[in-house]
Amino acid sequence: EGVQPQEYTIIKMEVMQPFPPKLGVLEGRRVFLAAATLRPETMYGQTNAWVLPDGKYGAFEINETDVFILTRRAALNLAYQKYSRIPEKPTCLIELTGYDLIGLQLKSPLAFNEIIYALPMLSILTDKGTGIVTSVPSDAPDDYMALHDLKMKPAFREKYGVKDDWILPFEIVPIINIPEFGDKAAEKVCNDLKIKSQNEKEKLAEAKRLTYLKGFTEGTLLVGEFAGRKVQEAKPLIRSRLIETGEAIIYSE
Ligand code: A2H
Repeated sequence: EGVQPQEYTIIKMEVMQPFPPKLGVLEGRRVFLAAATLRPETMYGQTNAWVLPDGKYGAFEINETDVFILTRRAALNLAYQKYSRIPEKPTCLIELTGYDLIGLQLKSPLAFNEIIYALPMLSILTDKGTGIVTSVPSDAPDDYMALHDLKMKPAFREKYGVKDDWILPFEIVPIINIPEFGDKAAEKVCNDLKIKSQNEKEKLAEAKRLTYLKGFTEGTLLVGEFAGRKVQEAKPLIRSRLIETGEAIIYSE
């Protein structure tokens, strides 16, 4: 963790019924994958969620009806935050691994895709955010390359039990225009830097730096209520809206 606190938005990605047998004890609850993002204005372009296959997660009771799936570390952090109503010792209803989450059907705020799936990503850190990441391949180089790997490598899909239907129908959704990079900035920058897979850490760091900087300072939203507005202006508006409607919460660490 850095010296400066990082303020994330937790996006509540609702797990659709029927739950798989492993999640049976959660029957009758509203269950969410709790995804930490720094880019709430990109949520229109979600194509899937990412989980770490070997990562340890828990289903934590947030109140009488709602349950969040996230790392224990994040559940505890959240419980101690100012605006959180999560009890100081949140109850873990069941311990889970990333493998238990792969293939869950999700409905996520603002996403143009009505149903998206939880899929494996190997570079997820369990000591950052919630350990759950929402995927926006139009604007996030990590997401673009991880989805690209799954699309191009049937053996990789097979290894993690990922069905073709969870991946192949999901195209990149253009949501932000950056003058220099077009409407699919992550794809453009990954191609320009000749990035071949999600494992190319250094090149991906450079791709992230480029898209993040230009996206924020020069990007314009193409879709949604704030279409035509600069990313800089739209970001806080979209974030507040998501929080007001109860579709997201603030999380810092
Ligand atoms: B961002 P920072 Cl469109 N492990 O959200 C790995 N990556 C994680 C993570 C974890 N445990 N938790 C969050 N993240 C990702 C959207 C996005 C993001 C876009 C563009 C760039 C971008 C959609 N994915 O991040 O190290 C999440 O992905 C570029 C850095 O705390 C989160 O925001 O700065 C970001 O990394 C937080 O990274």
